[in-house]
Amino acid sequence: KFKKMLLVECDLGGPEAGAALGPNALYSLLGENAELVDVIRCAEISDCHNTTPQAHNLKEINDCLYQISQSVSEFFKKNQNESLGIIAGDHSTACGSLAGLKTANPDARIGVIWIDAHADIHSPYTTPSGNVHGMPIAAAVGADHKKIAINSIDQETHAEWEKTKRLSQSSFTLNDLVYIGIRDLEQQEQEVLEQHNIPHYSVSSVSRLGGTEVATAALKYLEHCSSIYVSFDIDSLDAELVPGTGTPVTDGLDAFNTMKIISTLAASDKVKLLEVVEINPLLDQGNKTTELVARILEGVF
Ligand code: DIR
Ligand code: MN
Ligand code: MN
Ligand code: MN
Repeated sequence: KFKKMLLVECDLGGPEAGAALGPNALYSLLGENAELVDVIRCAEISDCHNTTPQAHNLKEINDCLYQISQSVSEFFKKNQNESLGIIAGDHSTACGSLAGLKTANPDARIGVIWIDAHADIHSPYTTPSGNVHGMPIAAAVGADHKKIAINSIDQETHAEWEKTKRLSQSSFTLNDLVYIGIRDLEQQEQEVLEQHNIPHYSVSSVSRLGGTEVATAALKYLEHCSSIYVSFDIDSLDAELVPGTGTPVTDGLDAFNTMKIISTLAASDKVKLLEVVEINPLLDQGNKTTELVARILEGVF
């Protein structure tokens, strides 16, 4: 179904370099099944001056988000009824992808299924790390969480974050978000999730119910949405399975149920965008992580 693909080579949002090499590594294992529509290359860490301490490299990430949004919206304007696969580096790119989907179809009500060990809902005001890959959902919904702030923000970070939110288009709302697999959250994130009552399928519920059931339930929860975006952060998988990722977390999803989740979601007509992120070949044991992810995605791309 996902016969067309966009690569986004970015690692500015994670804790270290290397995730920018993930898209090419995975794409080369997927074979000739998927046609490349575009390759977006972000700035390199060594060229950034990190002028935004509560959101590292946000200036350069914004440049990248703009390009992603343009590329994705152009795709959907040209190919109304098609779906697009994205392989990106670190997860900061996701709000750009969502913005592109929204721009191409401003009246769409977009639902989001976020498969991840992390909730990625920090803002520069609540982040403990300053890593922007922990912030794409807050950017996409335009949230600051100032009431639960742990950081004060300098002027440049503030200006760039405002730009990130503007670029991100308020593409969806927290009423239309479902998490699968999250298990490594900060207190601030926990509070936001509780406050908005965001549903979550834990790793143990996936083992108990099975991947197909969980994916079906997530789609049902988003029934009222007209299009759905799926974000697959590979650190949702158990740390033992994916050494080649920046922030591995134990007690994660198994490969079989993850394959069932992804293939069930991909089969839905509403799922317009499927984004795969956070493969870091520099951290991998051989090619173990990329090969596993390629196997999980077999039949989808
Ligand atoms: C942590 C880790 N919540 C942070 N986030 C990651 O730095 O904001 N997101 N690894 O993918
Ligand atoms: Mn993530
Ligand atoms: Mn993650
Ligand atoms: Mn991440």
